[in-house]
Amino acid sequence: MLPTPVPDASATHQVRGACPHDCPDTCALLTTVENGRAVRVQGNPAHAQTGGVLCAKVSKYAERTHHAERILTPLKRTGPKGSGQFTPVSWDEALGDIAARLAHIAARDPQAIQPYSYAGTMGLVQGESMDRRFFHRLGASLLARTICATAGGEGLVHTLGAKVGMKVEFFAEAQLILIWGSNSIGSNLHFWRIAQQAKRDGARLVCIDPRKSETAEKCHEHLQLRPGTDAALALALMHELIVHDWLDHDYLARHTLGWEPLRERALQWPPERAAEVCGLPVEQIRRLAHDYGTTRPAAIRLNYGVQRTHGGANAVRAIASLPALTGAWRHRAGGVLLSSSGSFPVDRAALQRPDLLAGRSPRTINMVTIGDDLLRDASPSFGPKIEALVVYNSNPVAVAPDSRQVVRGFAREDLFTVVLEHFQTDTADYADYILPATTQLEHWDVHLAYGHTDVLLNRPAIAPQGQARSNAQIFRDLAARMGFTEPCFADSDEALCRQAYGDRVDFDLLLEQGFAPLSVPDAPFADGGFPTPSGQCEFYSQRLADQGLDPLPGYVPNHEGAGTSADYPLAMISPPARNFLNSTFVNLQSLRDIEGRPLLEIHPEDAAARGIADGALVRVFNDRGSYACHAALNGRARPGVVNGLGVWWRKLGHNGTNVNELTSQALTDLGAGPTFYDCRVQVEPLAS
Ligand SMILES: Nc1nc2c(c(=O)[nH]1)N[C@H]1C(S)=C(S)[C@@H](COP(=O)(O)OP(=O)(O)OC[C@H]3O[C@@H](n4cnc5c(=O)[nH]c(N)nc54)[C@H](O)[C@@H]3O)O[C@H]1N2
Ligand SMILES: Nc1nc2c(c(=O)[nH]1)N[C@H]1C(S)=C(S)[C@@H](COP(=O)(O)OP(=O)(O)OC[C@H]3O[C@@H](n4cnc5c(=O)[nH]c(N)nc54)[C@H](O)[C@@H]3O)O[C@H]1N2
Ligand code: SF4
Ligand SMILES: [Mo]
Repeated sequence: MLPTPVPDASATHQVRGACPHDCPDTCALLTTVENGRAVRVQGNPAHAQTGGVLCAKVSKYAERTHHAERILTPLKRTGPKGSGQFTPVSWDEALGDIAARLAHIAARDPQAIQPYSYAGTMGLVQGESMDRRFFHRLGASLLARTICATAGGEGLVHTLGAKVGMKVEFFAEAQLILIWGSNSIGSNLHFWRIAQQAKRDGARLVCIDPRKSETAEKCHEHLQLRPGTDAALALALMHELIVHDWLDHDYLARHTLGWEPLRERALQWPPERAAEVCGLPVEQIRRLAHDYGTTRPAAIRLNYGVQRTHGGANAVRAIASLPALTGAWRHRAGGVLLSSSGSFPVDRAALQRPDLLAGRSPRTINMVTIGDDLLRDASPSFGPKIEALVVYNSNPVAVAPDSRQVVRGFAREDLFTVVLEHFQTDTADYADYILPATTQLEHWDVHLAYGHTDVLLNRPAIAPQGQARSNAQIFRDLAARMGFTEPCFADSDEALCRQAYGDRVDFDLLLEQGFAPLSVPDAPFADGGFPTPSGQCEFYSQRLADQGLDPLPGYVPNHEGAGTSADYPLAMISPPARNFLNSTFVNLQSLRDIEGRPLLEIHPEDAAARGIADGALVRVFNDRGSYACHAALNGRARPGVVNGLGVWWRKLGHNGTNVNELTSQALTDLGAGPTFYDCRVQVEPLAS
C-alpha cells in the first residue's frame, strides 16, 4: 500500500503528478500546495518530455480546481431536463436512489443501462478500472469508445500491426519532418519543441492541413489540401517515388507484404490526378515527393486530424505505408508516429475484470451514434431501449456529433441519467443526479501516453474538495449499494495504480520520480519485425480482405463530398481551439477570454460572395441544424472550406448551440469512428 497523502496543512510543498488530459504529451506536473490549496501547477523539469513546460490550459489547472463553480456535493434534479435546476442531497440519498433505480432496470435487462465515458481523464484508474468492473458485474451494455481515434488506430493496426511508431525524441535528428493532420502548437506542444530543435539543426518542416493553422504558418511549406483527400496525396507521393526510383528495394523485398499490388495502385495516381482531388498545385506535390524521396532521415508526425472523415483509416494506412517504400525506418529519426499507446504493457484484464461478465456478452453501443441510439425503441436487432445512462469523463451533449439528436435523446423524460462531473456542463444539465468528482490534484492515478513512451504516476496534491469522490470511489460505493461482494470491489485507488502494470513497470521508480521510461527500441522497424500477422509492413492486409474490404490503402471520398449538394457548398472542419481541450476549460474565464467567441474561419472570397464581413455574426447551417457564431477572415481558411473551431459549451455560445449542431453521425471506413471533419454547410449573415 502506498503512503497516504497527508498534505501538511501549514507548509508549502510540491507534489509530483501527471497531466490527465487527452493530449499526446502526458506531461509530468509539479503542484505547489500552500495551506492545503493548490496555488501553482508547473511542468516537472526532471521529465525530459515535459521539459518544465506546460501548455496555457493546464497552467490554469489550479484555477480550474478551485473554481467557484466546482460541483462539491451530490445534486438532484428539481426542474425539467436541461433546465439545469438542482438541489444538493447527501451521498447517502443519491447513492441509495441511484442503486435502487439501476437495480430495478437490471432486474428486467441490465443491457438497458448504458455507461458513457471517454478521456476527460486518461488515467487508467479513474478512467478504466472500477467503473468497468462495476458495469461488467452488472451486465450493462458495453460502449465502443470510438469518438476520437479508432479509424486511425485501425489504420495503423492493419499496416504496422499496432499503435506504435517512432520514438518522439528522435524527430530532433530528422532532416525532413512532415507534420500531417496535426496542429502541433495547439495540441502537441512538446512535439513542436522537438521539431523546432530539428529546424534549428537544418530540418525542413512541411505541414499538410486544410487549415493554415498556427503550426502551418511556422513551417517551411504548407500543403493546404481539401479535407479528406490525404490518401490521394499519399498515393501520388508513392507514384513519384516509384517513377523516380526513390525506393529502398531491399527494405521492400524483406519487410513488406503486397508491394506489387500497391505499386500497381499507386501508378494510377499521377500527381495531376491527386492535385485535382486535393485542390493543390501539382508542383507542390512533385516537390514534396522529391523531398521525401531524397532526404534522409525523413520523419512523419501524423496526427488524428487526418482521420475524422469517411476515408480516415485508409488515409492513415496510405501515409503509414510511406516509410517502408523509402526504407526510412532504418534510421531512428525516420518513420512515422501517430500513436505510441500500443507500447504500454497495461494489464487491462486485471484492471477491468471482463471475467465479471460471467459468460454474458452484452450488446455494444457506439458512442458516436448516441444521438440516434437514445431515440431508438427496443427491437430484436437493437435490444432494449436505453433506460439509464451513466456519464463520466465526457461531455457528450457538447462533443458528440449531430447535437440536435443528442439533446433530444438526453431530454427524454423516461431516461434516468447520472453524470459524474467537476462542473455543470451541457451534459450535466440533463442529469437526474450529478455526482461531484475529484480532479487530478485530488486523487491517485497512473498513466500511459500516446505521444511518448514514459509511464507516469499521479499523486494527490490536495484533499478532495467539498464532498467530491474519485470516479473509482464512486463506483466502489455504488457496487457496495448494489450488493456486489467480489473482493475486487474493495481494491483501493492506490492498489489499482499498482495493478495497472503489475511488475512490468518499476513502481518504486514511479513513486520516487513520478515517471518511468519503457524500454522501447530506438529504431523499432530498422530490421522489420512489424507486429502484424505476417511480421511485415502490410500494404496488403489479408485480415481486411477476409472481411470483404479493400486490402490495399485507397482513396475513400468524403460522405459529404464536393458537389454532393448545391445547397451546402462549403466543406466544414471543426478542429480544436488552442486554449480549450475539447470542451474542457471552456468555462474558465481566463482561457475563454483568449479565445474570445465562437468563430467560423472563412476565406475572403467565400465571405464576399455572401456579403459577410470580418467579425460579422453568421448562421452556419445544413439539414441537421444551425449554429450562430462570428466570421473570422483571418487568412486561415482555404477557398471552399470553413473552419468552425471547437468545442464550445453550448450554453456559453450564441443561441445555446455549438458546432456539433452541424456534424453528422456517419462513420469512418474502419473503426466505426466519427466524421466530424466530413460535413457540408452553407453560411449566411445573421442580423444580431
Ligand atoms: N489545445 C488542444 N489540444 C488538444 C485538444 C484540444 O481540444 N485542444 N484535443 C486533444 C485530443 S482529444 C486530440 S484527439 C488531439 C487532436 O489533435 P490532432 O491529432 O492534431 O487533431 P485535430 O486537432 O483534430 O486536427 C489537427 C489538424 O488537422 C487538420 N485537419 C482537419 N481535417 C484534415 C484532413 O482531412 N487532412 C489533414 N491532413 N488535416 C486535417 C486540422 O485543421 C488541424 O489543424 O489533440 C489533443 N490536444
Ligand atoms: N466538432 C468536433 N467535435 C469533437 C472534436 C472535434 O475536433 N470537433 N473532437 C472529438 C474528440 S478528438 C474527442 S477525444 C472528444 C472528447 O470529448 P470528451 O471526452 O467528452 O472530452 P471533454 O469535452 O474534454 O469532456 C471531458 C469531461 O470530463 C470531465 N472530467 C475530467 N476529469 C474527470 C474525472 O476525473 N472524473 C469525472 N467524473 N469527470 C472528469 C471534465 O470536467 C469534462 O467535462 O470530442 C470530440 N468532439
Ligand atoms: S501539453 Fe498536453 S499533456 Fe501537457 S499539460 Fe498541456 S494538455 Fe497536459
Ligand atoms: Mo481526441
